[in-house]
Amino acid sequence: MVKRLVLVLGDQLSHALSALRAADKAHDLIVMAEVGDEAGYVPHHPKKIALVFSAMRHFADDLTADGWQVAYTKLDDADASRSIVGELMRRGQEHGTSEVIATRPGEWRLISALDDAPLSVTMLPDDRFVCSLEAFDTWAEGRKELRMEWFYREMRRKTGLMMEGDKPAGGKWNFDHDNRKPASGDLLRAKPLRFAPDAITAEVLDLVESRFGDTFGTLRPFHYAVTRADALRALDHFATHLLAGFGDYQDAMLMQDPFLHHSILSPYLNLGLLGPLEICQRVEAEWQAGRVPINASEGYIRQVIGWREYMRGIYFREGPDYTSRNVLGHDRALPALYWGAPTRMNCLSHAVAQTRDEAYAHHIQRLMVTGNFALLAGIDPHQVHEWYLAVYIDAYEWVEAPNTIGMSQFADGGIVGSKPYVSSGNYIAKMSDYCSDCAYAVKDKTGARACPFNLLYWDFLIRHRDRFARNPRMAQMYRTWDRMDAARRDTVLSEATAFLARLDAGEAV
Ligand code: FAD
Ligand code: DLZ
Ligand code: SF4
Repeated sequence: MVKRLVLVLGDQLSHALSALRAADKAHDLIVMAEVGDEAGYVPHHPKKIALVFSAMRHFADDLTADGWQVAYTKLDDADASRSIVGELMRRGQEHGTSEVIATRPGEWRLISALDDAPLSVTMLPDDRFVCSLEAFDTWAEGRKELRMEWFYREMRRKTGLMMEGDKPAGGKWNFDHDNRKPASGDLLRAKPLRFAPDAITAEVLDLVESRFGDTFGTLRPFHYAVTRADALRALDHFATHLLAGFGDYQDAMLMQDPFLHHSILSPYLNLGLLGPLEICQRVEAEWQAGRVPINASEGYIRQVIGWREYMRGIYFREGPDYTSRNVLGHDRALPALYWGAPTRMNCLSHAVAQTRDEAYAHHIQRLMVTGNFALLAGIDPHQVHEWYLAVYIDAYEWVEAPNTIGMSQFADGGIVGSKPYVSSGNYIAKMSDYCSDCAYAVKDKTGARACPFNLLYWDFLIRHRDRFARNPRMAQMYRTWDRMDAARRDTVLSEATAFLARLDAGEAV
């Protein structure tokens, strides 16, 4: 006789999940379900669907081996319903119960679906984070600006990571100024660990191929970890071989090396296979043992206990309407080049092709290439948000939306960032090798071969002059513009307009 259903979602694959801690192995039934609605609410990259389904199946097997009763629905099961709530209802009817224990989902959409379901749902906090939502709100309350840097310091104090008493190790909270080095090709640089698909993953890959084969994204080869044991191997490999260069080369981009010194741990962290503290403790231990420099370990820990936790706090604090914010009034449709249509801009062509093949791009590619272009070109931020949510292996709304709507598109009006992340082609030229192989010339500010980022940068600043001219961090740029020769200014703006017209007409710009 089943007393209660225990919902475990595809990104809740943690043995210490609050719903599992509250459940009773002898009487409760775990419900896990591959459902059409979750797989299809945006056109997820096939690698992402495969990762989620395979990791879910492995986790369900672990739970069964651990003595739990698990009702697992595969996507192609004949009686499967389309939604999470539908599956809970079906299992509830089968077992004569409407009581559900759940850990709060990472998306408003699913939270309200559970709230509205004709079931008695006990929703527990998701405590797999360093900062609870209540603690975030307490920190945020009454502050004029919610700057990540101040939040991060609190998290350092709270966790004791890289602290010497109440002082930051090395005498500084942030070593970011050391972290802006361009990288050069290095054949000896380690690559991320690759995991060969086992029988479960092989079956999932066939399923995903048959059901989602037409979706943007290359399914095979598939080499992501799908179990905690392999995710721990990936962590060990990163800490041992790549972490030391993480700080220095964090912002670098190279055509032949999509991963550089990045950890590729976000897919596992966001699924729940790894926890934020265990990763940071491992990183700190590498620094304590003198194997990695302080800018690498501090920089890494800042991303995890700083940015990641901060983004989650913002998402839940801002509420369900956050993904429809659009303070800059941008309304251009997302160009086809984001889905792989040809473009002569090598940086975009490369970042999109890499995204298609790996379901991965690192932070600066997301922020300063695809994100920067979308913002400069005035693309509808909701469409940009749906693209990021779909194409990246680590994308769940609680972390993707504040990065896209907030940090990247400034559509929240400056909650996440005090100024928009925009740049001309110069930044991309400095941090990457993309420009050396481009049809455009990054040094050309106008003319037939002018880099489109150079034109659109000014076009953006002028379009939004009223909003940004008084921002002290941007005033210098407006002074530069005002000092420019009037004829040159006209040329820049008319060439930007012509470029956007070609983009709208569907030309391969
Ligand atoms: P590393 O460079 O090795 O960084 C280490 C870890 O720090 C990451 O695994 C991640 O957990 C954390 N981290 C770093 N930066 C951020 C950040 N800005 N926000 C939250 N966590 C961070 N990250 C996601 O996890 N999911 C997303 O859907 C997502 N969407 C993004 C969309 C845009 C427009 C931008 C600009 C960034 C986005 N990020 C997202 C943040 C960041 O790009 C990824 O976390 C990172 O690229 C993951 O790769 P990695 O594990 O190799 O990271
Ligand atoms: C991302 C995803 C996908 C593709 N499929 C499923 C699924 O079939 N079943 C499931 O339980 N979860 C899936 N997920 C993860 C959910 O979308 C995720 O739990 C919510 O978006 C909240 O973060
Ligand atoms: Fe991108 Fe401009 Fe460089 Fe071409 S020249 S790769 S468009 S930044």
